[in-house]
Amino acid sequence: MTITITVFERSPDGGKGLARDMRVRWALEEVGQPYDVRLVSFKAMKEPAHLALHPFGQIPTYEEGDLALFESGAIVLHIAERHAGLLPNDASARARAITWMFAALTTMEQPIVDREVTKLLERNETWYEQRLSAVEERVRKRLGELSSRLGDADWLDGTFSAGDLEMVSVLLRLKSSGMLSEYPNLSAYVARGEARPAYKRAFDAQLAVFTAASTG
Ligand code: GTB
Repeated sequence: MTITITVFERSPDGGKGLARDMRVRWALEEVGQPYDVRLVSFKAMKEPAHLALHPFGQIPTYEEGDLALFESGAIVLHIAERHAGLLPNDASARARAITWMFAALTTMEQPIVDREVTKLLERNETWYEQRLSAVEERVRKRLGELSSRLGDADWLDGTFSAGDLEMVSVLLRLKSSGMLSEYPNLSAYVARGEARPAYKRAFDAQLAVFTAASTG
């Protein structure tokens, strides 16, 4: 059955792979499932046809036959549960990998998003510097804790899993901040994720969409 995902017609990140369709693309590449993309504009995202797929008018969505999903984390979990390659077979190891997915999307991503919101929307506030420093302290706290847990392991719990896919994707949001380089094992962890052939295929595919939109 054909899988179709929705992605930005023109990603505001300029093709850096930071939009959340990248996580879904990466998961599909890891498990070797081909997929189609449907490009949507910001305007189309808020129109009834897209809202029927995504109640919040966002990307990505995922369609496969009569199944329609939204929320990138749920989509990655769906892919990982149905195809080999992203979750271990052992029930306990599988539960731990899913735990890491949640940890990435909640405990780690929340302060990272707070930092982005502060930098993007609160720059002109009198309390901006104070707020930024408080938010960055929270990000560093989480990075330090994650760094301690990862230690010198390649991946969070044995072999590469959907938990690593989500964690690397979340950490990539910090790439331009310089904060990751304070934690050499986390920088190396992210680099290992980016070096995976499936990641590269997904990255190139999303970049091709951006490039076509810019030159077309
Ligand atoms: N929790 C949802 C999920 O994981 O699927 C969040 C989905 C979401 O935030 N979608 C964003 C969106 O559709 C795109 S990914 N936004 C349009 C809107 O809300 O109207 C978030 C994103 C956007 C841009 C960058 N960037 O430019 O760097 C990075 C991440």
